[in-house]
Amino acid sequence: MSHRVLAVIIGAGMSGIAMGTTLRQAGIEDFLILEKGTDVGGVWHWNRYPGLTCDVPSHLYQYSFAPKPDWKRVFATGPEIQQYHRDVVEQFGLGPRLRTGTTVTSARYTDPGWVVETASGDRYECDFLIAATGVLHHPSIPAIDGLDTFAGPVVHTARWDDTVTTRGQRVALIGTGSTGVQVVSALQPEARQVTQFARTPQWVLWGPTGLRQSAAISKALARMPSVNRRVYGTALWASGILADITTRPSWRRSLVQSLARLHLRSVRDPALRAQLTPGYEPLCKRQVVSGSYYKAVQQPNVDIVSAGIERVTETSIITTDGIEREFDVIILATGFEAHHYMRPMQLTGRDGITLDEAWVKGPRAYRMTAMPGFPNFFTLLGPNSPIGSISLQYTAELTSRYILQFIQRFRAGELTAAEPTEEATREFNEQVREAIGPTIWNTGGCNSWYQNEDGTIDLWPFDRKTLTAMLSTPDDRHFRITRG
Ligand code: N01
Repeated sequence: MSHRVLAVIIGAGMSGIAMGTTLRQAGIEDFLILEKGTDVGGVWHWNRYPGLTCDVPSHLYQYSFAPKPDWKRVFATGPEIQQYHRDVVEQFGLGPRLRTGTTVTSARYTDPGWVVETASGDRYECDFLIAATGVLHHPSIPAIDGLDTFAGPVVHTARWDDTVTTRGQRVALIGTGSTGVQVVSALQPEARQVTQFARTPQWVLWGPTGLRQSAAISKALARMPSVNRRVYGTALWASGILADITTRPSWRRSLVQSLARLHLRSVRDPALRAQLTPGYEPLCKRQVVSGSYYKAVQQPNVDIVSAGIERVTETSIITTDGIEREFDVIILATGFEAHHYMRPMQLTGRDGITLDEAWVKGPRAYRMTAMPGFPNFFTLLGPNSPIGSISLQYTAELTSRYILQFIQRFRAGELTAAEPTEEATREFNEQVREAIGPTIWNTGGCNSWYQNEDGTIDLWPFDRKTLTAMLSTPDDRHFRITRG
């Protein structure tokens, strides 16, 4: 089947929903959201592992246009956030424009406009193509010798299998990131044994991650929407501390780092504490926050293994020190291919340039959202997004309004196509490279998924004010604009 619309948004995760809502609020109805999953929510749809909780406070982890007064917990659970996304889709009337179970396989610029093809053979023509395909989407499966020979279940946290039983089982958990830490805390009370393979321990900041929001507060915020909006505004303002401490050395950074070191002191056994002590600075990786992890690892049914994994057999994992441990289940909390933006979709821009050709030296964009050679194409949370420092919802909403301005000018007949110039893109990337220098992601002495293959850091090294300034009004001098 063939369809023609003004805009196609790929992905109905957090940022695709922000884009769709922004279009509808501007009175634009002529768009579709194509989502390969069976539901909206992006990471909150794909991730269903035990203990899934957001380690960002609920009143910050929401859209400015849909502040929710009655979060059940101060740090919401995955299912509650997923339900929030469904509610927003309904509240803002995105349902009729949403096509779930629709995998985009290719998109080609045809001058003018784009032709988008799906796995089921459908074809969409559109003037604007917007990729809201997410960052943490493709699970990273480690190449461990013998992993495929293990007789029990092997499950990656980002593709959880609800039929896997962990209660009363001997569970091997690989990984120490935000996910691994949450899974250990969740499984410790019910599993017979949890063994965490922690070849690189992470710093863990304490936070009240299990705290409930009282019904009285929910009621009061529901009764007073203006106060509820102010709570969101205050949370957003306070979150500026994260961009500050990660991007610039200061006493504030040192203070937060000391809090992480202090939290580690709650592990009483010096040998275990030594195993859990990272060899790099706090805040260097994406900071893990948990109020329960250090308690869980001190329970008798939890083991931390620091040695690397040599191989997996039908029943066990053998580490490089020659020790063999038997398990019933292996859980891979091994993270994501974070730089596989938009893949495996085949994206072809003007004059036949492919995404692989444009990104031969790694992901690169103009202000996270546009690319030379790809007219009327935009990304949400694209390369150099502030994944580790600024509210993602704020960023997605801001970028959506930026993209909207091009679409409005198109509708008003002021332009037919726009793409950033190579020069402006190069200049932006040089600014980023320079500003990354003093960030803790660069100076903290760690490896992390923030790094591209060549070691450069794929993050936003500026504060929220700079983000807002860069994505408020498009600067036509930075664009190649076609009119008429
Ligand atoms: O993944 P990670 P994650 N043998 O990449 C280890 C977001 N998130 O899913 O560091 C042994 O951080 C690897 O070890 P090493 C958040 O942005 C948010 O935990 O490479 N270990 C590392 O320990 C987060 O940062 C929430 O030595 C192996 C781990 O796997 C991002 O998702 C919740 C290995 C991967 O850690 C990713 O977190 C959860 C091997 N062969 C996640 N291969 C919120 O609450 C890999 N590892 C918002």
